[in-house]
Amino acid sequence: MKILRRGSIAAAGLLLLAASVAPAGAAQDDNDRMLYEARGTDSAQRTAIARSGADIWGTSDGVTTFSASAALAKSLQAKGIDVERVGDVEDLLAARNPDMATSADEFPAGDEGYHTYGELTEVLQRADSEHGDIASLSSAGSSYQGRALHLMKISDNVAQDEDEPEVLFTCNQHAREHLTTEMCLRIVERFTDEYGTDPTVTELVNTREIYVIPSVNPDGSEYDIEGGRYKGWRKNRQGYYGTDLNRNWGYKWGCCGGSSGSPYSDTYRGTSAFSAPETRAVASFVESRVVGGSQQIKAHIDFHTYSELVLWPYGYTYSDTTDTMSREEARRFQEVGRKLAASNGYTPQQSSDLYITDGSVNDWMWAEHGILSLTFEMYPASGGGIGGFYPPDERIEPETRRNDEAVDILLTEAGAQP
Ligand code: 0X9
Ligand code: CA
Ligand code: CA
Ligand code: CA
Ligand code: ZN
Repeated sequence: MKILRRGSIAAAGLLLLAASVAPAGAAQDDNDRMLYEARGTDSAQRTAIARSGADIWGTSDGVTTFSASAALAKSLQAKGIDVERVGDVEDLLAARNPDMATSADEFPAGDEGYHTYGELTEVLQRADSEHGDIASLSSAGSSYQGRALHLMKISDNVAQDEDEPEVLFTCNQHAREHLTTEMCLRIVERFTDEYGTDPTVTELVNTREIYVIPSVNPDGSEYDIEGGRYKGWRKNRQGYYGTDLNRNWGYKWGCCGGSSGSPYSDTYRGTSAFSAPETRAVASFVESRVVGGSQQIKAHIDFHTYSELVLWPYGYTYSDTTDTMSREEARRFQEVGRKLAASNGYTPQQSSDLYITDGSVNDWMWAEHGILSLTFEMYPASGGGIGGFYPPDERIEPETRRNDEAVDILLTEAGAQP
């Protein structure tokens, strides 16, 4: 088939173009996706899987679950990786979607406990109006499709910028990781509803400025449930294939084979650092917190699913220390990471122990702003397959409550910093 010039084709033609020029291994469209498990993997093998363009879903006890085309899986097998086929992603999604949602923009039947973007907006507006003295809702900017990136500030004297350690929680960079949005919502609800009743909450609200962005990728998460069925969507909705927001941050963007330059890939890094409006907006908010030359935000957790891990930077390199990560700093990350993991039963490790990632949020937060920035990979640990991203809504309460103590620990640590 003749390759058309990119600028001259409409959306329908773009699909054909994709079919003709997509790299051999990449799943060009959803119908090609198969789910695989690789056993006994080490971080080098997981990096090889990630680098191949496969979409890694989770890792536990060396078992890595990923989706890819059959051809790609074969090429990984040829490299000596022990790959086993679980099934067809669309069939598995269909099995996880027994009933369509009752309305087009609701979660599938039985999972209505998850919040759609509209419901999320309502809960945040209600918290703002019911707790106006300690909660203030604004926005960090807009998504590609124009949705507000809600930003909730919680503190005593919330209208004032006080000299208190600031802490940021972000959720839902990845569209299908809906449990994380619920995690950020719980943080908002706990630190507003329990203020004045729970002594720990009260003390932290009085002595910290807490910022929560419950959905960094609202376009993606709305798309993932559109039509009442889960799609397994990861990226934002910019362009035809979207950008992986957690490969689009500006520190060592695209440096190290920890992201893809192919728009078809689920780890597509975008056309340039911060080419996605969502990462640009959150980064600008963080930059706005530099006051009198010093960054006010001291600590940050970015919530993901799944694998039950606590991860610290760097992701771009296997090295524990670099010219921007001293031995002492690395030790502090390890100490805090282990303390957090001891509270929730997750496994603590440097993020590159999982696999190499470049352009991730934690690397930028630490390198550019000195923020103690970690990733949590939430429930489940493993065995999720497709269900890993879609635990039943009955799991929301126990699996978000499980992180209450970790959240309190991080808020406390933010005050114990140089
Ligand atoms: O690959 C990712 O972006 C995260 N895993 S996920 O399955 N939720 O996609 C892990 C990111 C951890 N890496 C760094 N923080 N550097
Ligand atoms: Ca249910
Ligand atoms: Ca305050
Ligand atoms: Ca302040
Ligand atoms: Zn994620």
